[in-house]
Amino acid sequence: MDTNTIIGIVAVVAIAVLLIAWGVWNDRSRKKALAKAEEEAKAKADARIAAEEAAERKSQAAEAEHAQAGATPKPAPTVRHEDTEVAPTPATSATPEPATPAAPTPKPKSVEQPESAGSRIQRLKAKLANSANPFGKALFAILTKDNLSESDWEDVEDTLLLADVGAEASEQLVDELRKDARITGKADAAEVRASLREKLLDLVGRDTDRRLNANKENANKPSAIIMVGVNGTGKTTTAGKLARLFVSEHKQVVMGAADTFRAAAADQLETWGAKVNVPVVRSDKDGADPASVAFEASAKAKEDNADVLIIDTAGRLQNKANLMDELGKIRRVTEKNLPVDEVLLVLDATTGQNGMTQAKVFAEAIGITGVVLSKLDGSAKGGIVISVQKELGVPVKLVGLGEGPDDLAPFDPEGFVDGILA
Ligand SMILES: Nc1nc2c(ncn2[C@@H]2O[C@H](COP(=O)(O)OP(=O)(O)OP(=O)(O)O)[C@@H](O)[C@H]2O)c(=O)[nH]1
Ligand SMILES: [Mg+2]
Repeated sequence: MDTNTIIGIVAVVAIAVLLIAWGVWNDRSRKKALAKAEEEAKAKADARIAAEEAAERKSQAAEAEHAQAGATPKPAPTVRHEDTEVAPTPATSATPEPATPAAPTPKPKSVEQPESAGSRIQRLKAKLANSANPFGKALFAILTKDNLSESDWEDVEDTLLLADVGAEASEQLVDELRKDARITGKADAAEVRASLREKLLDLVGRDTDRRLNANKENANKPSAIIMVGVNGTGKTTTAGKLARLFVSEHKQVVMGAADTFRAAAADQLETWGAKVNVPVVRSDKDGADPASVAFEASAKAKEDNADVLIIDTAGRLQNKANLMDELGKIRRVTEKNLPVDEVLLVLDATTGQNGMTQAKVFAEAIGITGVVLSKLDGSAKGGIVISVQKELGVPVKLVGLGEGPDDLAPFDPEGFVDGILA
């Protein structure tokens, strides 16, 4: 071996050793930085919880004193902290990214005044009556024929199935209509209409309590709502519209942009918030931990003593385990600060029965307390209201009637049935 070859080998070995040493050093400092960030996030969260627990103890002591002094006892505090086994910033996240509570939402030049719930319900009726093919009209046309034949009854059932009423409910309705002597041929049109109206109302559920839990007398303050659903169904839009609905009822709202999948989602929510002066807690980085945003948002809602907290989530559905994990974490971390009063599943009415399969996965993943049926304006399949309630066992609480800011209305069974029979 000549000297040049030896020098060459030594040089290569030296460079390799240097590269390995640099790699090890670099990896160590990265790990250190990660550990530091994780510790900081945890310390921040722990400090907040400790401060809140101290404040709670103080207020309980004050209450006890107050009670001893003979005053009327106050109701028990509505915010609880007993779930301590879940770290506020989940450890599974490689780079915990504490959410930065938004600098107070820039004050809009003029704050919009959202439309009241009452007048929205009137519009629901009108919009449904104008929709392309309300199934009630088709049913009515068959049922007012003289002497209904077997094939007419089949048409009735097909009409119901096409309107997404669902197989079970369609069969039930046809059976009831057939049993009804007034409808089996030669019936008076007004009677048929009245009977059909009653039966549809029974199926939709006329007496179901559809109030948002935030609007009930025993609601927690703040009342936390988590929006879930497949992507594109209208979660973010509905969160924004819902904030407006609460603002129209003079409630103080905070929103949390826990869809950290893409920054545009938080921007979208911020735009909605800015119009009605509702603060939005967000993270500025794509891919930040959504649970961390939920934690900060719930802490802010509590600090501000807001009436309602609305948390928007991402709708990706890679697999069920992943979904359960992420939504479960958002829920547990929120519950460090506030009990979660409501989980609203946003379901796109135009996807009909296909949407139902995905809806069931969400229902299993996080447990839902109500359904928002979005895009009902673009669907002639109002029957989905009936099947969704039957399948998921929770009421449709709100309906989306368009892309406009006030196109969200509390679901009103009578207005709905009158709309489709109009
Ligand atoms: N016609 C109509 N369009 C709606 C309604 N609700 C939402 N949309 C539209 O549906 C589209 C998707 O809405 P988003 O709110 O972004 O849906 P998302 O579920 O948040 O979607 P991801 O964040 O991607 O999961 C938007 O173009 C909305 O304007 C509705 O009630 N009627
Ligand atoms: Mg969204």
